[in-house]
Amino acid sequence: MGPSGWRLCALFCAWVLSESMGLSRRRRGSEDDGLPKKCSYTFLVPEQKITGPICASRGPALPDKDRVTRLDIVDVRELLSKQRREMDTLRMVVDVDGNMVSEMKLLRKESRNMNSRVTQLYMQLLHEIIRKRDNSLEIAQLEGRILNATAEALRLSARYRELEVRFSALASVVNNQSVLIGALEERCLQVYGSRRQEPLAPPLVQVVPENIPVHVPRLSNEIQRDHSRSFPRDRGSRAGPEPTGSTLEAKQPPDGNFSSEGPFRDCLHAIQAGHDTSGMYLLKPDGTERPFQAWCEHDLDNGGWTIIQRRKDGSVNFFRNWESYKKGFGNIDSEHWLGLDNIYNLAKQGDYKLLVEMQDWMEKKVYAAYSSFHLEPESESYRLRLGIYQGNAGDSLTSHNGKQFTTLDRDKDTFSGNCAHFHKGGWWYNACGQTNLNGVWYSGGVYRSKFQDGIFWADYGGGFYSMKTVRMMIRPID
Ligand SMILES: [Ca+2]
Repeated sequence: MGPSGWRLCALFCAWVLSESMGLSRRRRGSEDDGLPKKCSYTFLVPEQKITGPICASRGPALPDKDRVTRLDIVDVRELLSKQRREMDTLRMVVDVDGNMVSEMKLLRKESRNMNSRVTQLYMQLLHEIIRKRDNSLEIAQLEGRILNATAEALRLSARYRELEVRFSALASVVNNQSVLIGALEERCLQVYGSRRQEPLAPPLVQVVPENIPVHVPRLSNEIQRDHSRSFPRDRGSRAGPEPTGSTLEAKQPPDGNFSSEGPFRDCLHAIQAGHDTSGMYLLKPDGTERPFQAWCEHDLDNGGWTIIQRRKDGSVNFFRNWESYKKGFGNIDSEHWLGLDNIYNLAKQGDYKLLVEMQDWMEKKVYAAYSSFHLEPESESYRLRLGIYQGNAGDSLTSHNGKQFTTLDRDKDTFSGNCAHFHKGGWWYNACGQTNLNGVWYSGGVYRSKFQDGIFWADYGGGFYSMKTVRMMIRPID
């Protein structure tokens, strides 16, 4: 029982006591006055907590229906208890609601995070789509360019084939014109009675070979300006240079490219002695008395190559006599012929091989190598002895193998006339042959001439294509 219960109990006891006292007083009053006297008591049950004394009113008595009974107290207690339970229930509900609110907050937070993530993913997807679209555009552009380039390549290819056909036609025309000019000249001589006896010209070698230099340069009949320095006399337009008999002059070589060491047996000997710079060296082959100068090429194929012939700018006249070809002529650091005697003495020292390096007017280099090389002595007119061909220029020299050397003044070829006369240079002619690297240095490649007197290698460029540079070199076989 709580304090309020005790208080209600005390009030109830007080009320019972006062009732009994009032009853006795009323008895005494009625006994005293003869009249019954009424008395009433009022109990106040405050709703709030009672902290002070309980006041009883002395006012008029409450009717019976307003009086607090024990049942009322019980009802109040039950009501209080019920309200307390409801309060507990509500408290529990509130607690549950609080948890739900927290969960809701968490869910809201997660929802916000999810929204951010979804937005981020959406933006990434958007960027990806844009990027892919850009890539697609680039690919489309590239495809367009490739198509354009392919079309251009096809067009150029067709153009190239067309030019090739035209070149073939022009080469044929040149050939026919040369033949026609010859026939007309002969006819003129017959008609006008000026019967100068012309030697029978050798047959022309093939004009359109297997290997046509790429991008055939312009048709030219010029001899480079440097040529004029070497040939002060008027050469005439088609006659080419006049023959000369001068031999190789002993000149003081420039200091930069000359080695004072030596003499060496050959250029391989020089490089083996530690001289690995390309330049002029003094050579003296075994069994010879007088040393001579030669150009050693050490920057090609492990070096040790002795240059025996070189053409590069037309600065030297190669239309020379026997003595000149025997002794050699030209400038060692430029165009020159080393001399049949020197070449013979070098190559008889052992087993040598030959390399012919050529460059056309589009700067393309080709070569022809022969597995062995030597010359027979002068009594055999320096007959050429060659081994097996290997290279990418075509084999135009094997047909000259076993042939003697012919110059303007010493005809050793198998043709009825003198091949050196038609080809404007000394060479190991057959009748007359597939190549002459000692001919006239024509500028521009294709040239027009009555005879094939350029620096030609028939298997590369044909008989009317004059090479720009040529080097003939020998080296002992490895
Ligand atoms: Ca002959």
